Amino acid sequence: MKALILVDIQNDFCPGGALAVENGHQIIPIANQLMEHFDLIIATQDWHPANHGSFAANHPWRKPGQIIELNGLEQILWPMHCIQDSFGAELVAELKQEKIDAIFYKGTDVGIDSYSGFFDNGRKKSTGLSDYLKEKNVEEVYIIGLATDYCVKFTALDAIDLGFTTFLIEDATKGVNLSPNDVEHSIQEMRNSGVQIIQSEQIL
Ligand code: VGL
Ligand code: ZN
Repeated sequence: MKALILVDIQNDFCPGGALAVENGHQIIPIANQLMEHFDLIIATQDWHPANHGSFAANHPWRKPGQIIELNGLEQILWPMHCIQDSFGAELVAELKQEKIDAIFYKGTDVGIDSYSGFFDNGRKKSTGLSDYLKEKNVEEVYIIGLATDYCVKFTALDAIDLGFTTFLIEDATKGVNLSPNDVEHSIQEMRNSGVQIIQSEQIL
């Protein structure tokens, strides 16, 4: 069984959103087409409480982009984004949401961030995604979404670690590029870890 995983295709990661990824919205028509080719479709949503420790606004004098230590882990500070039940946290309306079989939420604990759709950044808690995929006899996962250099990358690396044959559909992801070559480096890192990098036309 093959599953398509849509990582954080949420308003806040698209142009106009609180943590906008450049051209993030351009992946939506590709995502909609890809969904026609999979029997199992999963989405993740970044889903933070307003007092989340990854928000610069929750730390005196701190600004987005700065790095702090949060409960023993290095944490990049972000602008407030994907606040639970806000418009910014909603999946983008143009996404064919009726095709999604299950949604997994992450980043819900105040004291720890969660880039991967499988575990928090300290690997303390699972979101349930891995058990769900194993229950459905999924062996291959195809990952798309936002952002390539954060949540997409960490979801793909965990998928490999958990034993899934893992594909990144490169043209169906867009990244933050906090530093200029972050996206390129993240793709290299995924490839080196065994993620197969493909293009949507190989499926469509
Ligand atoms: C993400 C930064 C903070 C992502 C989420 O979805 O890539 N990036 N929270
Ligand atoms: Zn976040």
